[in-house]
Amino acid sequence: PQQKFRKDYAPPPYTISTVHLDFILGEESTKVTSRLHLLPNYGQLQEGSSPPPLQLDGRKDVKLVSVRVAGTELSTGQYTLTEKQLTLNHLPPGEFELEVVTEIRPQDNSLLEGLYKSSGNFCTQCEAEGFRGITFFLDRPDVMAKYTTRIEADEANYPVLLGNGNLKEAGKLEGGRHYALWEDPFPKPCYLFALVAGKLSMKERTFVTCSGRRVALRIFVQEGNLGRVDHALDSLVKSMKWDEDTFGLEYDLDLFNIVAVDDFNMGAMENKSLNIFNSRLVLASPETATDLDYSRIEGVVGHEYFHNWTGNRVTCRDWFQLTLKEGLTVFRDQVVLFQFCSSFFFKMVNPLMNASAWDRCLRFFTEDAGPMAHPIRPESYIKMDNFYTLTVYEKGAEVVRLYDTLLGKEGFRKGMDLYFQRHDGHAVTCDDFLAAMADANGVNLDTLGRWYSQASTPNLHVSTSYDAATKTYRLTCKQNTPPSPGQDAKLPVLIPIKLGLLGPDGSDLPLRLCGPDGAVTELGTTGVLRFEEAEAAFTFAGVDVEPVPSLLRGFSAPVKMTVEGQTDEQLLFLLAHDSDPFNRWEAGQRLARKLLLNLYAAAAAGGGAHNTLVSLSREILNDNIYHSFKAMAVSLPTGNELLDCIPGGDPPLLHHVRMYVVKQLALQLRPELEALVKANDDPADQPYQFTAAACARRAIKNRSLAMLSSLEEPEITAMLLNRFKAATNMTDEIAALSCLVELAGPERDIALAAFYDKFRNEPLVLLKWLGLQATSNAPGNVGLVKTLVEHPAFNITNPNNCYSLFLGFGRSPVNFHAADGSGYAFMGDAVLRVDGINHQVAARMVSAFSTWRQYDTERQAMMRAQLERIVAHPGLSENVFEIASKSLK
Ligand code: B3K
Ligand code: ZN
Repeated sequence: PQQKFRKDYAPPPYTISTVHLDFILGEESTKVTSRLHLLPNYGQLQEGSSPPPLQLDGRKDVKLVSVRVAGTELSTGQYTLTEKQLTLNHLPPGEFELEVVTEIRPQDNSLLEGLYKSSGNFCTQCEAEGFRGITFFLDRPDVMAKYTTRIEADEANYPVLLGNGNLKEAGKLEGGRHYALWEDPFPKPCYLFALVAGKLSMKERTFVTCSGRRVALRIFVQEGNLGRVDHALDSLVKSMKWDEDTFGLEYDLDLFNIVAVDDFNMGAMENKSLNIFNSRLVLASPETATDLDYSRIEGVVGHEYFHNWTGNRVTCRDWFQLTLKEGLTVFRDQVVLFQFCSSFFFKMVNPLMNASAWDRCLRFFTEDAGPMAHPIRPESYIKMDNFYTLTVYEKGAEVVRLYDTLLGKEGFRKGMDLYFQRHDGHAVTCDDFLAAMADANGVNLDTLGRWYSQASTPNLHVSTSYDAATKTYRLTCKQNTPPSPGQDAKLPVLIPIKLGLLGPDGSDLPLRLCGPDGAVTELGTTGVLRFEEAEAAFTFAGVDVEPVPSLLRGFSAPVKMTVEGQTDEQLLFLLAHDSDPFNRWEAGQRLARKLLLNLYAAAAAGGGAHNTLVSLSREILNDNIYHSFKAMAVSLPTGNELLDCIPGGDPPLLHHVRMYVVKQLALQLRPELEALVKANDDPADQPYQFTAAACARRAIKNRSLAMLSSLEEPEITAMLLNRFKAATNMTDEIAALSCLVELAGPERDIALAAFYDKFRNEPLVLLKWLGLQATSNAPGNVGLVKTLVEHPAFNITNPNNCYSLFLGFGRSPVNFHAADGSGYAFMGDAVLRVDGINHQVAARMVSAFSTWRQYDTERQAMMRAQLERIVAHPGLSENVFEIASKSLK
């Protein structure tokens, strides 16, 4: 397979001003007529030379019916057709019309890229390179054109016909057919094209924009689901208002549609005015969705809406620039989701999130240290779909947050304004974004730019010294970025270090930073240091006693920090007093990490839990702080996070050590935990509410239950089963069930069977049922998971099903990593089977093997063997090949 390189970017020889698409949707085949107006982009032609060839992207399942250039049909000798390309050689100079007719079979398209069918309805997914699965085209984001789309279909089966932009015309045709004509006034790249045709119900709301325009907001779902769309509609209204208030960005059309489909490779897609969503990110009711589901819906609805400006109005020049729209849009959705506060911390202690949010961020650390490590702006790829990664999205968002931290809210806004002023309607690069931020603020951001080109996570090392005679406190900072595949030498990057200094009573001291000329700058009590060399020192004056430093407040840069000589006493002090909630929590995590790593090293499952951790946790539980924070603070570091620190680690052993500590905590804290459970049940007469306070109560209650369940006492297990049966909302129901699933005994089977019976006709809820069983650490679970694959509830052609079952299984430290290799073999088989259906899904599954170098030698050998078997498999997709072969390198 061929690699594409960022350095090879060249503008296309032709651009397209208008695209007219005509779809005749049929059961047997679908006919697509594409009429393009092409403009030369090759400059002046030399005397006697002819225009360059036009290479259009295609796919082997797209059947070419005819090609017409300037009205004349080409004979087969006049073009070259391969599996991936249609090349036209003899083209007229200047502008011309091109008509391409193709035939496709959406009903057979199991890749779910291009035009396909889901639950009987037609829908599309074109990002990144799916449009070529519809017609031969210049399938690249820097070709922006105005589109009209005519859709024709059987009216009884497909009463709803949707396209991008505004509906221009609709009507009946002979033979029970009908049509609709859509026109999108905004130029766009083809990856934002969308079409939907099917039987759908719709709920509508009106939004009045800041300039007084009325926008119809419509959500389309399958019949019977209309009662579950209010939360998504509320979230959309909230996001539209927020973008106006925060960035002055108003919606630009009179219609905004969201369609929910069951079969979707990703979460959702920001097609211009016709967003298509995975139904699990639209539909919510208290009985079927958890607090976390509600919060994800809010986040993703916002995310896709925000793309209208950051992604659609200003798009990417080429796919290497993906983080330009994704990092920025994730940053934007995080800001709105967390009460207009861009602090990374709120991502975790916000009651709407749980430790999995933090885990996600830690996994970009893992990705950044592994064989698939790539800069947020990658240098090369085989399949672009493999680069919709945690690095591009999450680390990319952290890099956008660096601007925000350095420039402040107003400076960031100035940069955004200039970015839109310069680039609205264009396809641009990450460098353009950086330039807008720098120019709008008159600052040099060159060292920030290095974050775009360097992979792997920088290490920040800080040492401190206090001079009582001069009352000065000095921080010496060093940084280094470890090598990554293909990138040995790294340059220092710009690291904003947000910090405070705590006095003896735990309060923040005023920060007086000494400049090189001896001048002192007052930074208030939380300041930001600009650290951009390999090494630098910062001195603070007027410090009466040696302070305790609180560094990297709010996780002000995505780095791994070590503080030389930091003692447990200092961490305890920070945990007790730090005014920065992130660092307060992080101090506790550092202590817990140390303890767990020590325990693991000794593999000492005997003895008592670390007394400090017990008393600390007790203080946290009794403290008068947010329940959401408590729930987070008493959660131990995740297995993945710890494994990153254990070369040659044994995942099941680590799991048992971690569970041992949970159990010791639960033993000692039992009264506190039981009191929290009692105090935080939802009042019986109150309906479910998705509010911060209610979510926080459920979070601490369910966290306490989970800890108690580790005691494996019959009385507690019976209580869990009762709670499971009595639950009035999915958050509590799943919380109880997930405890029971980890326990051996009849309660586990009773609960699982009851849950299945109750929700057998609710595919979205059954995803949870599949996921919990697949992820379970119950010993010998590989066998059970194998039977789940054959269960009628499991549908291997549906991506959500595969993600719940296979990716869920890949997260189980005990069963995926079973010592006999049965978990690896199961996963290897599954990857190959799914790859025959859907390449993108299989590629995500094979990533479960990418971390193989982290484990003990036996496991390394077994995981490696699976990767080798997969790479050697005949007919393997490019998607899976890329991940598997790079993992082996
Ligand atoms: N832009 C889409 C992702 C499409 C992925 C294609 N493989 C969703 C999002 O990030 O908003
Ligand atoms: Zn996005």
